[in-house]
Amino acid sequence: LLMSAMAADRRFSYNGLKNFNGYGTKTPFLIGVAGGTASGKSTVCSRIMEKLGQDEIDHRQRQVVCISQDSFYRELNPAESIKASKGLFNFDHPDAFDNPLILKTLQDILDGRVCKIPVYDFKTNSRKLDEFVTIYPADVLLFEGILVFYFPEIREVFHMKLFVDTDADTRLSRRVLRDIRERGRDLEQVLAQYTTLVKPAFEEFCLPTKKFADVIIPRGADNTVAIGLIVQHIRDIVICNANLTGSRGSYLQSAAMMS
Ligand code: UZR
Ligand code: MG
Repeated sequence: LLMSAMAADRRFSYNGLKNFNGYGTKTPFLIGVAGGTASGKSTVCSRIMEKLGQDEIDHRQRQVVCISQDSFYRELNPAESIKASKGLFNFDHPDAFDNPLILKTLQDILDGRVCKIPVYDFKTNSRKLDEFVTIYPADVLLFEGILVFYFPEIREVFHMKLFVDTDADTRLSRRVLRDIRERGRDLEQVLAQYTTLVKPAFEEFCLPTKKFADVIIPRGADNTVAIGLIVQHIRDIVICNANLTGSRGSYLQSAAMMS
């Protein structure tokens, strides 16, 4: 409760000139990006990063950082691992994620702390032990995943919520190609998992969170107009921050002037 109260407080503290946390430093702007499987969430985030010129910058220098809920799939117990290897474990259920770690990570990011996030391997359905990705403080954080708006405590942390809304047939065809190419699955396994687990969970847990979105992006990454509007909004925020703090944000400022 305390954490969600703090999160809610930070949310409102972003308005106007009060976008500083209690330590006199700036609070990053958190953007949640939800949507069904293979809706184009990761691609929308990549386009946003590209348009802001962030993809070419060293990780430590980035003003916009993108992380995925996929990194937070929790460790499975032996019985669950066996289920997973048969395609019977429900990875589309909210409990498949390490939700306390998600909340802690977002809180650390809000507090401007450097943090480490786990690395997930879709081929073995497990965390790569001893491997972490370091996330450095930034002005804007994009956090994308199927269920990032499911739990109220996590949902309330975001300053802006986007929902990528792509037709189910488009998503299924992309999912089939991606799972076979990148995640080492076969066609029958992918289709069986989709009908028995992925689709029902989408309807039960993901789709109802669309109502929490501030902006719904139809057609995903093809929607260049929506992406352009969001990019402009992010630039405004980072430039506003740069003007307030007098230092950072200069890269995005020059990028905005060039385009
Ligand atoms: P996106 N997923 C796997 O396929 N294997 C795992 O080990 C962990 C997750 C899938 C998960 C979900 N469902 O639909 C998808 N299954 O990853 C979410 N089955 O990733 O948002 O990129 O589609
Ligand atoms: Mg993805």
